[in-house]
Amino acid sequence: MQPTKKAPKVAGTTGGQIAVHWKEEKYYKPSGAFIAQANLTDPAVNKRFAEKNFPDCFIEYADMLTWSKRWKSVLDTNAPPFWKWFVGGKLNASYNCVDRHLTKYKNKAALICVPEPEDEEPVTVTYQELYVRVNEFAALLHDFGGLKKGDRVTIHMPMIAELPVTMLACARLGVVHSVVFGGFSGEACGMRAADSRSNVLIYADGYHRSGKMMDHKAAAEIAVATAEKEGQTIDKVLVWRRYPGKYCSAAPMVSGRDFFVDEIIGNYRGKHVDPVPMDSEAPLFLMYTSGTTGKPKGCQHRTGGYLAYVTGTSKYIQDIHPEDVYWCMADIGWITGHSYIVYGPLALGATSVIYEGTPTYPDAGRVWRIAERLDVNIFHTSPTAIRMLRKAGPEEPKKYHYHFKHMTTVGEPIEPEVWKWYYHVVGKEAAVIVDTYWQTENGGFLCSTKPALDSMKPGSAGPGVPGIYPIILDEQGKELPAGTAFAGNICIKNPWPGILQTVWGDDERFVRQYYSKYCKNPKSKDWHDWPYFAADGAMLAADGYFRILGRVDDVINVAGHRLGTKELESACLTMIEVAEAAVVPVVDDIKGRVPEIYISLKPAFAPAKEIEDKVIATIEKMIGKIARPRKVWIVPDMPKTRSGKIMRRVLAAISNTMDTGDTTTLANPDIVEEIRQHVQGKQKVKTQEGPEDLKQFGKEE
Ligand code: 6R9
Repeated sequence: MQPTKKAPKVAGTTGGQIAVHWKEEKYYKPSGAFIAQANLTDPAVNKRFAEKNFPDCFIEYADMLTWSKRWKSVLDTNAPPFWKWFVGGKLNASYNCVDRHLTKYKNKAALICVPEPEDEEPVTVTYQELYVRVNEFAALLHDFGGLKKGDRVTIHMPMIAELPVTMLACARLGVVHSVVFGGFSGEACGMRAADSRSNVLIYADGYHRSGKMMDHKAAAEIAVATAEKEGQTIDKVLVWRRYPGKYCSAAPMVSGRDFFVDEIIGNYRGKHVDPVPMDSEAPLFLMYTSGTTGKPKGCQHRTGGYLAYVTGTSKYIQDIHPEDVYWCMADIGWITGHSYIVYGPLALGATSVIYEGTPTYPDAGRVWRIAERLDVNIFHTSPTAIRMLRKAGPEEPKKYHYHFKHMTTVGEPIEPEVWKWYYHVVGKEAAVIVDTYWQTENGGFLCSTKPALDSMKPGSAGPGVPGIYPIILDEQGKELPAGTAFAGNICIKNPWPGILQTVWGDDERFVRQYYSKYCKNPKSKDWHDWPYFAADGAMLAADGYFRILGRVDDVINVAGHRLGTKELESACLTMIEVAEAAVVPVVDDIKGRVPEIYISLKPAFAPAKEIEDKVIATIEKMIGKIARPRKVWIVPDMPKTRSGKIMRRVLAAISNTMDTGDTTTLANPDIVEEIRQHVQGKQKVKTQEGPEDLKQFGKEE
């Protein structure tokens, strides 16, 4: 493969196609040492997973699992786009991640949990220990929690061993877990608990973060009240204590509702719970994510297809062997943590590291000390974390004796410069890098290089992974061939086992969001007529590598985490003072994008710093600190079209000192200069071109 010499260089937009210009990067090759030990070295994989072998190619992944009953059909397409995978099969995810490893790996570390305080020793949980803990907690959930197959449970916990124990205990019973990221607010947790109709919440009392003990149980109170307001009663709150016997929260325990797990788990000592054989299509978990409307949607993932897909991709793309020490620094509260900290690695019998705290606490060397001490050889993180570590200590990795064979980046586009630092400094030119592109909805990877088989190209995710056939479509649904100067919408032509089953409780939204845009014939039962729309802009280079440009919808990707602009705007509108709100993404050196908020006030209110602060507090309360805006701008009016729509595109251009484009057609064109001066100052500021996703932001409005 040869890189194309010169970058495509056309500007402007023609016929719904997006022209982009960027420089082609040179290739990097995996080392001989990596290839010699890799799981996937046979180039015949491309043939095995080629379209003519679809869908049976995925039997290769399903066969990595232990089934209590084998499936009858691999893919059922009778009710598009509600695909069914490995229909008729039965299995249990907890059995696959725990029990089946006991014969060989009983005494091997399943989890190594690293507390944030450096004077606390890492805690190793062997597969035997995990088996005991999962069984005991499953018995508690069943007998004390009253939970059974098909019920939903909402889990709001930090990065401690008890989180995967809880998830696996649910899976053992066939209880559908819905894990809410620990950094989200109690209100966000309560909304999700209500939507999923959970009546049990599982919490931790506190955890260490950036040197502080966070009072997490306090959020439970708000979660319960929020769920109640939404019509959902929470009967029980089970609280894991960070230090059993010692309560780390100031929030009172409500008698008859709140229970310390460490006080009751003793009643279940040594209890065994038979893993419930689940239908392949039974839901395993829900994972809420932001979309184009105000309300987050519960992505519903199936048991058989999902587990097969994350196991197969963990083996082939993450190159996980049981001997490896694998550390994914994501949070289990996001999809990356579900698929590539818990389910994929444990299904393969690997050792998965869980770190409680902040990567740069107490200093920029922390991550590398953990890697050195545990002898981590597979490392998985996000561009935001890489940028942060690079900024805090560019020379730091060199001081430590760790040896990565493989590194992953996920969650947002990585700049080639940042990629190169990751490769040269963190990976010490010995580790391969996979840039894995995928989404909460997808269960597992969509695009990535195969680490021992494909060359790496900084900034490009790579081709579709085995069995995934991505295409780029323009707004009219025309396929853009490889190697053109144009970007379009990345779509996946075919179904795959990891795809979400539906949006929990909202089949209609599922179809509308992912399939209606490009469905060729709504009556068709042929999957070829149902490409999956990912809502990401991308382009396809001549070599077949996809480069992801970012979201084309109203989602802002902050530090690899999705926030819906509408979600943030709805939060602002709960304030009595606010008449209108518009949220735009702003480029940030570390986090990629961060939100800025524009508000206009109701006539009775005058602009004041207190109102700006209240907006920030409202966002933190309703969503969480992760959504904290960089700035709140109070403006006299919003730039609007004649039909009264807020032009977010113009506001995004102002926040990013980009050209505001043609504003003459606005109903109130003069407001643009007024807002510009308010944000940028009286002086005219030189505008810059800005990244592709921002050039596209709000275009459709
Ligand atoms: C796994 C995860 C999904 C969105 C997705 C895209 C962006 C993810 C990426 C990437 C460029 C990559 N994204 N991986 N962009 N290169 N390797 O992150 O899921 O939280 O749902 O986010 O993240 O925009 O649409 P999720």
